[in-house]
Amino acid sequence: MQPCSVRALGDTALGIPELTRICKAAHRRRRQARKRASPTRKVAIGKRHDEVWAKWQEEARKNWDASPITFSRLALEVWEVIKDEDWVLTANNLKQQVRKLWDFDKPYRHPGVELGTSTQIGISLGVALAHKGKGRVVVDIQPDGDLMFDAGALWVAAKYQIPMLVVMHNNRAYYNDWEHQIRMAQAARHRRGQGPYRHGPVRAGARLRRARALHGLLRRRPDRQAAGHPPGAPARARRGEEGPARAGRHDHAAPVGAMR
Ligand SMILES: Cc1ncc(C[n+]2csc(CCOP(=O)(O)OP(=O)(O)O)c2C)c(N)n1
Ligand SMILES: [Mg+2]
Repeated sequence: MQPCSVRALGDTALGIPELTRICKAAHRRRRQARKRASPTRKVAIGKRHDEVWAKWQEEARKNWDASPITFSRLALEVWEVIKDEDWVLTANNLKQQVRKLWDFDKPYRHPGVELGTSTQIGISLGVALAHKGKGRVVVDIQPDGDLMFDAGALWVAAKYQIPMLVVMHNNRAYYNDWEHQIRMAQAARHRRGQGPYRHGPVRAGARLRRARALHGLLRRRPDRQAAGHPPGAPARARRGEEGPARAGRHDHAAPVGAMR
């Protein structure tokens, strides 16, 4: 039984019209009261909105130069690129950071989040197809593990010429697995890093794009580019180091691949 305040048995043919009448009257009274209060309410909510918005913007700049970079930085870097476009976000919103930092000013800006791993690339292609030809930049913040589940989807993008800006969120991990490994390692005092594909082939996204004949542009983190690192190889591998220097969610985040 659903929780409720009053239970009453009755004939719905009589009960529903009477209930409707009562609800309509109550709704009318509330609407009038709200109208009277609305100027003050608008000011109060507006003030709260501005304060919260400013706080989020400030928080997002904390640990700006952290490595791996933060979700908020990734969100803001992408925002800088697309904010003057007529943009659409396909699925992943970086654990709500994007919702806090981008201005979602049109109903079609974000149809919703993913439905589970291996659904993001498919959903993104569907969204991009729906917006094709409308002059919009469709952005997919694409987790690497998700793409690996359905790499063939990139072929569809090439075959049907579906324009989309794919920002690879390449943390080289199924992150929930990584978190799980850390928890288990702490519990069992084992070494972590034995799960799938953290130490395996890397930069899968970029290679896949090439393999699927999706010409694109690879942009690296500006600081790494300035330091003279060639794109295409993970920093630690270039330094000749083995394994992850630290557990981090964004280990190699922020390469931006544009598929147009
Ligand atoms: C269809 C399906 N299979 C398995 C899972 C379990 N699962 C949740 S998160 C995840 C890993 C996702 O990795 P990635 O796409 O790289 O995202 P990250 O967490 O690293 O950002 C998996 C396998 C799921 N959510 N859906
Ligand atoms: Mg991942």
